[in-house]
Amino acid sequence: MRNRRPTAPDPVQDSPAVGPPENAAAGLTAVLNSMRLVGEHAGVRRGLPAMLAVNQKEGFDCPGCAWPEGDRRHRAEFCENGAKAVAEEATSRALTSDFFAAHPVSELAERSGYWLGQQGRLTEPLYLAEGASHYTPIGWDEALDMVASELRAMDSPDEAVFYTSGRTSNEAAFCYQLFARQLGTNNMPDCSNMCHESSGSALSETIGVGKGSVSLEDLYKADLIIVAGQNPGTNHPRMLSALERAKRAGARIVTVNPLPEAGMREFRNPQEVGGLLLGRGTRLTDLFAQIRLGGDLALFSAVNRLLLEADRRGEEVLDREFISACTHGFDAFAEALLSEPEEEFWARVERDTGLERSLVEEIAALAAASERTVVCWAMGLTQHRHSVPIIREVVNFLLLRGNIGRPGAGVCPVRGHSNVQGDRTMGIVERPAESFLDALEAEFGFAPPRRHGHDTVNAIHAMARGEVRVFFAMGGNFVHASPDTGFTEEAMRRVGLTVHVSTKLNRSHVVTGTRALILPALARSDRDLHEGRARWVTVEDSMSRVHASHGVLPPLSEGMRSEVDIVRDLAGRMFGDSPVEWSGMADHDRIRDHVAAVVPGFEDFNARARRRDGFTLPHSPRDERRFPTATGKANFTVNGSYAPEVPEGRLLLQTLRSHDQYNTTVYGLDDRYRGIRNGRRVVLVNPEDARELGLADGSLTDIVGEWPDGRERRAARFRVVHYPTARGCAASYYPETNVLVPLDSTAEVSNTPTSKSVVVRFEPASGPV
Ligand SMILES: Nc1nc2c(c(=O)[nH]1)N[C@H]1C(S)=C(S)[C@@H](COP(=O)(O)OP(=O)(O)OC[C@H]3O[C@@H](n4cnc5c(=O)[nH]c(N)nc54)[C@H](O)[C@@H]3O)O[C@H]1N2
Ligand SMILES: Nc1nc2c(c(=O)[nH]1)N[C@H]1C(S)=C(S)[C@@H](COP(=O)(O)OP(=O)(O)OC[C@H]3O[C@@H](n4cnc5c(=O)[nH]c(N)nc54)[C@H](O)[C@@H]3O)O[C@H]1N2
Ligand SMILES: [Mo]
Repeated sequence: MRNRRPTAPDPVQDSPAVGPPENAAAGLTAVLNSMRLVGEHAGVRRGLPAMLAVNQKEGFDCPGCAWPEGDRRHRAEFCENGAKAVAEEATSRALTSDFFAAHPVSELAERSGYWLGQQGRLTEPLYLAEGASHYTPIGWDEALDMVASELRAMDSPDEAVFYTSGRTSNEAAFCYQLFARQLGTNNMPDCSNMCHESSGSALSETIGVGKGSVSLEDLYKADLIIVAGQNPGTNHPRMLSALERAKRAGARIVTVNPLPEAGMREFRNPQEVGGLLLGRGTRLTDLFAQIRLGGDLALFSAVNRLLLEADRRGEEVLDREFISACTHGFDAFAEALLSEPEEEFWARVERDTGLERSLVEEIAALAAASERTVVCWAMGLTQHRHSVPIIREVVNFLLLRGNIGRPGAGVCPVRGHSNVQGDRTMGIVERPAESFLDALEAEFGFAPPRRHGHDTVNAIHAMARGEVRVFFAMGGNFVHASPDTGFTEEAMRRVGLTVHVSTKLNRSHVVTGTRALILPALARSDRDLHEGRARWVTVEDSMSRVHASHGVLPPLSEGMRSEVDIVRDLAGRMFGDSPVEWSGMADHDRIRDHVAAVVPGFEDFNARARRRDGFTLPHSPRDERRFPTATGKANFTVNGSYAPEVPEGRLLLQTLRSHDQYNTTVYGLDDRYRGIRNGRRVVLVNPEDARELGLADGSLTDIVGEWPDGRERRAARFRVVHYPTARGCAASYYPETNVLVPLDSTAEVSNTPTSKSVVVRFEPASGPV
């Protein structure tokens, strides 16, 4: 065994090779890559049926991203990265007890996440006893009895924490939150806390609904689409076809990003012969604003100020009718934004954004000329200290011209996990609305807890204080996805019993509490038979459409259970059938009837979920320009100015995804569009900055986090890549760099870790990783 470092194992022998970044996304290479991966992992017998069923009406929802399916579905409605997600899940490799007998946990803890994931699907429940060196098989009854007795032995239900990742179906999520609340806790952190929480916080306050307000049709009708802080070519590849269609219908696209991402430059549509074989592409971006990390508040406020100034000059750029009928706080907003002297204002904007004033003016001119504007965003806007103000300022921008609640216009936070939005709708949230709890109480006849629970960051603090006796995870990879790897892993080791409902092996299975259980779950693509009948589930996409998902593949083993059955069985053991009739929930229609009674918008759920295209949830700002906020109107907000401070000799680091990963699941070691192959320990630095800091291209460096708590955070031995990112900024992959993200550096209001703005310095590479 090599390099015994407890917190940052990386036995993958990275040797990154770097070439020029690509200029276009998708095309033939993407299709060939998908076919190769599916063949390698799943083989023809599983791979082909899986690929034919993904995103089809009688098939399953792609376990990749949350981008919606269009109405005109292609026979092969998938993308390269969707194919990777399916291949990873539909793999024919199975992990059996021999594997765990051969590999002690101490050895698995030295392996990379990539290696762990490549070993295959988990097929039977496993137990790691106190002090034991190996996981050993355990029966389902024994495993669930163990969880139940540990939960019963707690002094308070708040000694348990129930984490959720975002692939869990609506049906499973509803049961899971019901179970936690029947137990008596709202300790339900989820991956959203690290993801789009800032969007939810900002949108709830300003428009009254924490979800996006556009449909695909709106994108097709837009005059102007701004894509800020998002890399759809890798993370939402099917969004590129939607942008292409919008573009063909006349839309202009503005891209705001510190990196020139290939997907936003040109798209070669793999569903069209020209794009596939002739390499003919559509240029997507009309105007590229290469912004500094965290500069979006300054950018949007500058555009807003330009619009306000144009209005003062008598140009008709504001939607006065909408502003007076539907909004609140306009005067205070306008006054605050116009109060700063011109020169100071622009000096600050240019400093914070790194953009020239003339470029900002061009964006404002496009906005003023557009009758229908959509703003799309993802993690580039949500993972900063001032993310909530940034997104509130985006809302101000849209409100000025009445761009919410009419065709072709609106807010479009593009979600991550394929059902992360649905999980929230089902009540996976640590701060539930009173109305939701009232509805639960009325439906089930017990009093749900009203105290708010822990989100992800607070759950880690509670673990570190030794307050968590049981940590239960419905999917995900908590220790590797969370910030501050060193601290978080120590915290996890203080938990009594850790329980993971999972499909694949990951780091959270090897950094555990005193005792640990792994419970193998059926995945989206797996057929779920109950008493001879196939059960199906539902999911909600990023545009609030709910539809059915039918698993099609025979499970690799009979030892796996559906997430619904795992919760149902555990709940039955703890509470029997009263007052919640858990045994009845084996029938998913029964669960959906409960959802219909509890969650607004799900009336007649069973019938509507059976429609071919499912149904769209109501969204009052989108549907009727009704804004259920504290003021009853859409709120303009005053957001001031803020940009991360970066001392001399330091850079601001963002931690992001390569083209070959799904969050902590690493599919391969390439990041094709960025020209990086065979390695992940790379740090992208602007060549000018690199020169000033003495970082030669190809040299090895340690990245050291700076945060005023005296603890050292070091990511060792990264290869420097000179790359055309914005000045003062650097980029490196998550989760390898999560060790650098301080747990206490979080966004105001949403408490989301600031994974896109970490102040770092560089030191000569230390010993082995
Ligand atoms: N294949 C694949 N698909 C995925 C995922 C995956 O890992 N792999 N993950 C899923 C999940 S959970 C999510 S949340 C989404 C994530 O989707 P993205 O948000 O696209 O993911 P990131 O790789 O974090 O990319 C962030 C982008 O924002 C830019 N950016 C960073 N900081 C700033 C900033 O301050 N301002 C601006 N304007 N831009 C900035 C970065 O340069 C980068 O292009 O994707 C989902 N889909
Ligand atoms: N530094 C940094 N940190 C980040 C981010 C970042 O950009 N930078 N992004 C954040 C974001 S946006 C997110 S969403 C989180 C992601 O956090 P998580 O959702 O916790 O992490 P994933 O890597 O998506 O989880 C992968 C694991 O989920 C399990 N799994 C997969 N499918 C299923 C299923 O169908 N059922 C069950 N039960 N288990 C399944 C597998 O065991 C797999 O190993 O990470 C966050 N962390
Ligand atoms: Mo996410």
